[in-house]
Amino acid sequence: MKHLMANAMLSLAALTLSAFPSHAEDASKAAPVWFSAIDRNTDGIITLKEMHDARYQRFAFVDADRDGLLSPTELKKDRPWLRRFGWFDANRDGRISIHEFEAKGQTRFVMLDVNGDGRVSLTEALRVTKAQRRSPSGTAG
Ligand SMILES: [Ca+2]
Ligand SMILES: [Ca+2]
Ligand SMILES: [Ca+2]
Repeated sequence: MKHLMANAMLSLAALTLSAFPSHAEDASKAAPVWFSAIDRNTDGIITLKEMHDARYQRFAFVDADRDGLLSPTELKKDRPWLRRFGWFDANRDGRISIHEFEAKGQTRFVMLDVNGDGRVSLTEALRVTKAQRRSPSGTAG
């Protein structure tokens, strides 16, 4: 496998994925835990609805006092989100609202949906998360 620059890889992926390769080797890749958690009907595709459902459920779970806002204290039980607190909290008021949460979820979905067909396949998910791990800066902004 060639290791190309992340950007080149993403644009290449957009081209190749639109052709929908039917190779069985993709299926042999284990889905990451987060992917399986979101992919409710286990068809190997995350739709925007599945993504939203999963996020709302997680939001409700973390929002202990049910005020529709996530505080850093509430997020203590969810370290991955706590680490991204500043990214989620767009207006920097120290709370993550469901709107901020949804907006970032949308951004993330678009990022994952390499070929822009409104569905995130396992192949896309693995490709993007790998590319992100390789680039030290990750998401700027
Ligand atoms: Ca699915
Ligand atoms: Ca709360
Ligand atoms: Ca906020």
